[in-house]
Amino acid sequence: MSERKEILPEEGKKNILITSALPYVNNVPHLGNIIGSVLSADVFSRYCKARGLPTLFVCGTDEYGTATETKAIEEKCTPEELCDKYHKLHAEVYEWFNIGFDIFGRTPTNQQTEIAQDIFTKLYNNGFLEEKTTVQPYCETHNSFLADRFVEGECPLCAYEDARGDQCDKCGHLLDPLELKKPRCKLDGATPVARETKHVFLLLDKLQAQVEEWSAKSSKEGAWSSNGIHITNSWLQEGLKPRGITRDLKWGTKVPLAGYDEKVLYVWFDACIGYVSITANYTDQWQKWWHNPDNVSLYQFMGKDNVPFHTVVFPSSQLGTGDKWTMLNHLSTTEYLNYEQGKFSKSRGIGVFGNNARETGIPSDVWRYYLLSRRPETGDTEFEWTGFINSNNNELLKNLGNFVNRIVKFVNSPNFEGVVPDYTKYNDPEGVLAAHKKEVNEALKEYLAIMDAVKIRQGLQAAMHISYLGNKLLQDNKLDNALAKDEPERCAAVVGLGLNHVHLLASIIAPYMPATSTAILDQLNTTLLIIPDDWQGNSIPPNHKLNAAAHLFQQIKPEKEKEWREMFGGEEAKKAKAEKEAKAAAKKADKEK
Ligand code: MET
Repeated sequence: MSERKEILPEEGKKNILITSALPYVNNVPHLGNIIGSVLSADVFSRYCKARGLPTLFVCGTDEYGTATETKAIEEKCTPEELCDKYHKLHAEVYEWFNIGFDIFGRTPTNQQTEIAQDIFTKLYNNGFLEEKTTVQPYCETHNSFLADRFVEGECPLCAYEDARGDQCDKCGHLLDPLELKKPRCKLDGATPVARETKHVFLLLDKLQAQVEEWSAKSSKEGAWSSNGIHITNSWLQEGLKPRGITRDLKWGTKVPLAGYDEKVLYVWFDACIGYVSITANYTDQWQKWWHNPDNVSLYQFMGKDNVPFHTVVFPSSQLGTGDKWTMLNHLSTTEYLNYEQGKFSKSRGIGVFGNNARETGIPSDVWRYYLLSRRPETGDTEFEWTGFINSNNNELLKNLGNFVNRIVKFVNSPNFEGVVPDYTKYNDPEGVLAAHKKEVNEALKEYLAIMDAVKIRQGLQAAMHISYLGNKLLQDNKLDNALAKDEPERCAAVVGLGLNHVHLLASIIAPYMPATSTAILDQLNTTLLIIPDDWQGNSIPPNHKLNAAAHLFQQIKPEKEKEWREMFGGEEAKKAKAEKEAKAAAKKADKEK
């Protein structure tokens, strides 16, 4: 890593800065989280790089806050130890999924403190922060103020005994923790007392006009996803209100203000600053990325629940500093991925979590392909084992796998012994090959337009269409031994064009399936082609020597479906299975009577 050349924006080029929402450190990501931000951002980053654009892809774990502090108490360790453990776990999951971050950092760093405090101080000096005194529940047993969720008690409306401080799960009413009857601290059961505490508020109301103007412009220019626009507008229409940006906690960024020694910055003020500080951990020249709006376009990927913090709160902080910032340009949001008609649930053991995917023994590219083909772009989508197996057996293997294997194997046959024939002699009297080239170029144009618009799911279909055209070339021209024998020049031309088509395809699918792309390039014995605007079909020259053919995908046996469904279905699926079996046995016994 020490040898790596820093990626920095280049004058006169389109420079792309990509962020994927910083996952909370204290839980294991499930497939929905993975498709929602890191994987989608990875595809776009790899695409931009394959187009030859200076691109930086930044992510890391979001580590501060109440949830981490409390979990550390539960696991009987310090917050630092907890974060170390889970940061590693996250990093391993993403590594397995082949997510090509340029840096996967963390929020608790000196750079974070420096940058967050600098933003805070500028907002303070510019009159956008205000101190207010509030009353909050305090636990005298573990000496701490309690976040709303950490107070439990009886609902004052329906008398449900296990209501949470922010909401009653039985009657659904929103609550104030101090309204609960018989309140108790979730951690140790002690009765909390009401205590006054002072906090700093960000005066979003005073920044509303500026944010509104900015978001109207940016959402149009950057073609934000419609749910992103909708969520932002509903916040703005309701009218922005001052928001507390400090908390009574220890695990967070220190507040640079006298009298705040026992308090820290609120995670949601802090978290988006994480993108900047993680970049600062990557390069001392981070300002070239973050204070360079004229030369850098910022693309941000996230699940829809994170939208207001990226389109309202963080931009307000940026605008309020008065500094020149690189601000959100394109917003890409996703809805939810469900698991076999239900929700992923860690506590109930339902669904595939990041660290389970590899237990199936199926390569990460197949997972990537399936998840990306089901990316919840405009509505919720389902993860289904049937679809997963079909994708591998019918789409990847039959379309992409067969095309590449057929031609590489053919060139490695005694007809050519692995050497690319001279394909320049044939004059294509009926224009069949020229027509193929034209069709591929049209499909390529479409792929580029879709990808530039960050329509990741549609881009995959466009890429697979280019693979389909490759198969069609070989079929229409009946590439076989007879062709090699009877029409050697035409055969050489089909082979040459076909191999060049494979080379282009390796680049086009690289954002989606990087390992498969590398495997193809190995067989072609070449390197990645920068995706061109216009494909010439001559990047693999005559006389070039190929490597041996190898299968890109393996068939998945249909019986795996049942096995995986049971393995990841949680207790409920197991119970349902046992009940079904018991019923069948009873029926059988009845019949035999
Ligand atoms: N940690 C947040 C989440 O996982 C995202 C923060 S993005 C700056 O929802």
